Amino acid sequence: MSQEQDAPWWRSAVVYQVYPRSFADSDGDGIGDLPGILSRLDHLERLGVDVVWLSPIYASPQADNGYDISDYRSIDPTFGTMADFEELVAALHARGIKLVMDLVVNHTSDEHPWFVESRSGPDSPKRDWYWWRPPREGFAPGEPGAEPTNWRSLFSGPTWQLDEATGEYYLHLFDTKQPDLNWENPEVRHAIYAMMRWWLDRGVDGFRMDVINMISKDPALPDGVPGDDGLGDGFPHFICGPRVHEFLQEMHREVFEGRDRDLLTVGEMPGVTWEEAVLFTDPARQELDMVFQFEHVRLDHGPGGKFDPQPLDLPALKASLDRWQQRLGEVGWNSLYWCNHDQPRVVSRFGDEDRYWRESATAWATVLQLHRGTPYVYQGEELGMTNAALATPEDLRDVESLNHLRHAVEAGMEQQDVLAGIRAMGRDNARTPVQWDASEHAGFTTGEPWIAVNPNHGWLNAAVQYDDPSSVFHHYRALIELRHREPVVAHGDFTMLLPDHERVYAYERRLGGTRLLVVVNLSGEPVAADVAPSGELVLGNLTGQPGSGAGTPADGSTAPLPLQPWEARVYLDRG
Ligand code: ISL
Repeated sequence: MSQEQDAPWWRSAVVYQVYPRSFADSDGDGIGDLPGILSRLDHLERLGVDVVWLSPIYASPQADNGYDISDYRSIDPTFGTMADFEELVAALHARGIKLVMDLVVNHTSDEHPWFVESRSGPDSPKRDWYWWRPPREGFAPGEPGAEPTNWRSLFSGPTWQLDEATGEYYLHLFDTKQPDLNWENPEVRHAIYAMMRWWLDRGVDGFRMDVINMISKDPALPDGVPGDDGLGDGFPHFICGPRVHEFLQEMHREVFEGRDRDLLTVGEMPGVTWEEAVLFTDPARQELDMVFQFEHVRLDHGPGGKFDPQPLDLPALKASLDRWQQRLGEVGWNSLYWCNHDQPRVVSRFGDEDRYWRESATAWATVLQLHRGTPYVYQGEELGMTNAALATPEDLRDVESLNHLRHAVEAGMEQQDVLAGIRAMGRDNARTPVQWDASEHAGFTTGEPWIAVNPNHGWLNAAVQYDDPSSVFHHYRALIELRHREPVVAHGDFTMLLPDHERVYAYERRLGGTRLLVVVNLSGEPVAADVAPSGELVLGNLTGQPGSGAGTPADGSTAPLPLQPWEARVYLDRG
């Protein structure tokens, strides 16, 4: 068997992320749901994706839009019923599309029966299912500084919440309504493994594991280095903690062993290094198939963090992605993404959403999709959807942004300055309803949408793009088709070209005698790229260059390649 034939199926697969709340609403309550997804499967099949990753649909009070689960084995009525779920799985499988669920097991909702029982008292049999600690030595409950560690929550403020009834604190790395499970307790781990098997038995094809590199904390719970806000950086003490590999290997044994190879597991890992990612994704270690790393999507974070964005340094981006390509090239595997429900829209963040909207959206797509790894397309990214029009605090829905706004203003920042950072980087940008057509609510709902539809849906929508061969949608479709057709895309090696160029992203992929050359002008000015095309122009992003061999054969010239603003070219030389 050739290396390609023996490779796992997901090395040539493309995953599409559905954020169900904003994908399609079938019952007019203004919130997306499972029947709504079912009604849009033609879109996914036409795009050509192989897997759907469904953000959480479990019972949840929706404090963090479902990433706060109160019953792992039921479908939240907001999204539908278990029958709706089973119908969706069957319909996806009938179209040859797999379904991966979002597994949120670093924490539950504070309304989960496990936590309700745990907080009922210090003698509760489930007390040790969560992290409970008394106030810091010498402090009374509720006294400033009494928190057991000084860690800063990812959603602003301290990571410990006082439970008045018992005078003890519980740990929540995220919102107060998201208490962290204690993975040191084998009862917790085995309850989670049983739940995972329960979903696999219902036809699920794998899991995207939410912040799974946070499940092992340093049991000594040491303080972090304090920042300006007096809170400490806990990352060194809960990111890739001492037992994380042990837990994932145990999960693999308890859940996946003996199951067919047709499953996909991807771990979301804020702060993971490539060194750790090699360990997580080395098939010999039987932990995960791939991870979501964050190095490339933190390059534009300024001194003030995520909500203090800085212009992107392209050579730094190329150096980062090249490092991951090289280090996870032989052992391990990369996931590839710009967008998801937590990141701003790539065309607004790194492209030009005005003059060169189509060109820059398709330019960034071309850069990402032909790297070595499994690409993830986030709902609406295939349409070039842009950031939301977030004008006032009333437009915000996301707990991370709302907590940040409150804490930053309390710390003395001007509201309009805080809002400027949220407008650029807030997670609501990615959570506006998918724009299906030009009708009042973009075809998303017949009711009042839970979050405003972007006003640009009048011209930016799927219906318009289906009939335009040079649309963003058809460019994504062509990129996915190229990955499915040409083994060099999934299995070729990777060489970065022009690493120091400030405006051009160029690389080549080789497999046997085949060479794929990707060269993209990521600027609004014409540029001459010093690369030597060979073979055939198989894909371009300028109007009239839809690809599939329609381009002009390269003459092999070594002269610099002239590129228009935001022009992307892909050459295939079969040697
Ligand atoms: O917003 C982020 C990206 O900069 C991160 O803080 C993000 O919250 C982090 O990557 C963890 O995300 C995951 O866990 C959160 C949930 O809010 C996110 O939606 C989920 O993707 C807590 O479950």
